[in-house]
Amino acid sequence: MDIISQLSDSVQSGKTKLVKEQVAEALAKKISPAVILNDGMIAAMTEVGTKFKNNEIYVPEMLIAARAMGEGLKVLEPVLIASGVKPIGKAVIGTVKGDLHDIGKTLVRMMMQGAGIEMHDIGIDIPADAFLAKAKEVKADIICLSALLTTTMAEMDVIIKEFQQAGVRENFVFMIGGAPVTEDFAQKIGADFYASDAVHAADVAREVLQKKYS
Ligand code: B1M
Repeated sequence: MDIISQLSDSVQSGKTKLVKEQVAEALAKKISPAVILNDGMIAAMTEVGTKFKNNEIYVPEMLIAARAMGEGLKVLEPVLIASGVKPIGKAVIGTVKGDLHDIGKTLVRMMMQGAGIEMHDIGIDIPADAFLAKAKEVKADIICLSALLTTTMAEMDVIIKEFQQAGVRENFVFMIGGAPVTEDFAQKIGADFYASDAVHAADVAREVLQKKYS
């Protein structure tokens, strides 16, 4: 099996140490970083996403694969930057103010990273003004809001209103998600998209960016 297929297998099965070694080995063999990323890692995460959608694997396996991908990306990132492989777009992601749940948001960030999007993860318990400041600073395309508590969902509305008041709402696409969040709620607060899980979020983001930049 060639090194790219081995790398894809290792990402899918979440073998972090092997992923890091195989990315380094592929680079040493002068394989282009774009091929390593697209054919080795993004393809692997797409496969993981398909298996998740088909209930062949569950959140823990997806999380382990996403972590392995994240570690592999750290090895690849400096070379990618140096070789000028461009991300397909930019997104800011965070868990809203008052909410300390991190795992789902991190998984969404990793799957979106896996889709080739430059992600700015600003963490948990993030107030509206911090989302706005980061969105402007990095010139984001998409703002991703996560909430796990019924009591913190309302903060998503506050954040969108903050962007409206600043007169920049239309410059950004808002995607929201988290266990208590629904499509109806997204419509009610004027978010552009609701995504039910990390794979769905990455699919929506990819589509949004392909439409915007094609
Ligand atoms: Co808390 N907690 N928790 N908790 N916690 C829940 C959410 C809860 C449902 C448990 C329960 O009562 N059954 C409940 C909320 C009830 C409600 O409001 N409806 C709850 C509660 C009440 C609380 C506290 C208030 C408990 C207390 O202190 N009395 C407290 C609140 C703290 C705070 O935030 N202010 C609290 C604290 C915690 C811990 C800190 C202990 C810990 C978090 C640790 C961490 O994240 N580092 C924790 C945990 C682990 C959970 C459960 C058990 C698991 C959450 C999780 O990580 N799931 C959770 C019960 C449960 O869900 N079974 C629970 C796995 C993760 C992969 O799924 O986060 O849903 P999830 O993300 C999914 C999707 O929702 C979606 O994609 C992800 C992956 O597919 N998604 C998005 C998420 N964000 C998205 C954004 C998108 C798109 C999709 O677009 C931008």
